[in-house]
Amino acid sequence: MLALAAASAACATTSCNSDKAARPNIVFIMTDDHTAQMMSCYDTRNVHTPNLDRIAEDGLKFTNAFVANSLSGPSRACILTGKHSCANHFYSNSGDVFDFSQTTFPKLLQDVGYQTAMVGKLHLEANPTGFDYWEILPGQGDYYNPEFIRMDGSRAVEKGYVTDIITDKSLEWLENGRDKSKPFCIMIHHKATHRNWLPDLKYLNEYEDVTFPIPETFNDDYEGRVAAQRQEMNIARDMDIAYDIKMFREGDKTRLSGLYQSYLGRLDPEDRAVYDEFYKGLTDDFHEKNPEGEELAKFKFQRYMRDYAKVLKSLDDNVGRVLDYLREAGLDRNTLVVYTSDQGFYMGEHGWFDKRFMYEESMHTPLIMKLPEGFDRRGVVTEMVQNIDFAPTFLELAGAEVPEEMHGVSLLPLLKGEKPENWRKSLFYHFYEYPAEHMVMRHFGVRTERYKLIRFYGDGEFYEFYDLENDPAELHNLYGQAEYENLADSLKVELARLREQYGDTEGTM
Ligand code: SGN
Ligand code: CA
Repeated sequence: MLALAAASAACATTSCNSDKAARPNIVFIMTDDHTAQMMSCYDTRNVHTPNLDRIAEDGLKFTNAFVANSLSGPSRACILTGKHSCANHFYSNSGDVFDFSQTTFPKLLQDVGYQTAMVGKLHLEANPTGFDYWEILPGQGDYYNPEFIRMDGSRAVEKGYVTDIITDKSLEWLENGRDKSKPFCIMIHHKATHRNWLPDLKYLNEYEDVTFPIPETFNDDYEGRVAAQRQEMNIARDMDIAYDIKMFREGDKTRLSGLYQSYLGRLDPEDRAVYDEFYKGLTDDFHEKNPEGEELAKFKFQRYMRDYAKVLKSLDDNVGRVLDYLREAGLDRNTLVVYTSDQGFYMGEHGWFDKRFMYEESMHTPLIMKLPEGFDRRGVVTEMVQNIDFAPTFLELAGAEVPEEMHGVSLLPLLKGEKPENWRKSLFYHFYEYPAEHMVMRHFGVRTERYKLIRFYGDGEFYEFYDLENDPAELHNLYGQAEYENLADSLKVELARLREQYGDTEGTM
């Protein structure tokens, strides 16, 4: 009964006929730490990502897509539940276990007759429920010969490169695993492009002749921004020579060289020989020249960018494989393809790698979509959307009811090309993982189209206020300046309203 009602509801929103098999499928591809600066449909300075660009060219590119908490596990919990961290109770990667007895959108899709699958990085410290098929990486997973956890709880090491294997498993389920009489939703969640950026060996030589442009804010002095002064995610200072930069010689001891060796230890001996051969000349040259200061910082930046771009190349290839499969299988016309990341990332802006801050690079996330039949919108979407919106969007698309307690809002009106007058004017954000790796203080805040107010707390309490139009790089904290007092006060009122709306009580204002 419910499924029938759902089918007709879906048909009201799309041009489908009355049978529920025609409800749109959903392919949700998510990467880890991939950022718009490294996608040519957003930014042409650094890399060429032809397959990702195919999605944007045929569909939509969101230029104001954001996360609610810029960290892996929390972001995934927000996506599954459609709720902010304060309501799904997965606050940080250190110690939290996701409570899968909660309502999640895959379970609700199953209730209305969808087949659901989840492959790759889950990072919620629990085995998933709500999926007809799943196969996940333990924790962060590995790039080389990765281990997977299967539905029966057993673990198996698979030979090959993680991005290829996740795609292989996804395509296998699409072709042979699912019940083809039902619509489906598959979540293809990659490890790429997460630290420490280990490329497929066939791409080791890519980008070696490219010199990437150094971001204007690379030498930021963090004046007026206390939390930025305290962070430990500075390329020059905090990137490990062995683990991150790979300038490692047998016997070298750095903070993370042991971890690096354990990752390389996963390679088969022949592959290890290829890897070592590639790095030998580079490493000898590096240690001979022994760069320091500014020169070392720039060297680290270039190695970082190159490794990230190489890992991304495999990702782009594999997104292309999924798009090709959908077309060949005749599934492309009735499938929503979403490509996003669990958050944005710093590619040297402010001198940083990593994420966490409510600043633009890491609060933003790339989001592109190829729409199913019946949705004619194309081009750029500028409205502010957030990762809590996926759940209600997918549910509405499937004709399922959206639970009232979800915080997100369905994006379907935007996908249909409507210009909803009451679209949200502000976004709430809250980051909790502190003290922890990279030492980004706890903070919450509000972002409007033009302004941002951030409240740091827990280890000192202070506000920051930015005018994103005049200062898009967020270098000038205007909090405390008389001429901005009224504006900052009005954002405080809005922030308090959002905290009330979402039930967020942690930290003081
Ligand atoms: C690991 C990384 C960190 C990264 C976190 C969270 N360190 O701990 O640099 O911030 O993951 O990333 S590493 O030495 O293990 O590479 S997240 O995307 O999973 O949230
Ligand atoms: Ca991540």
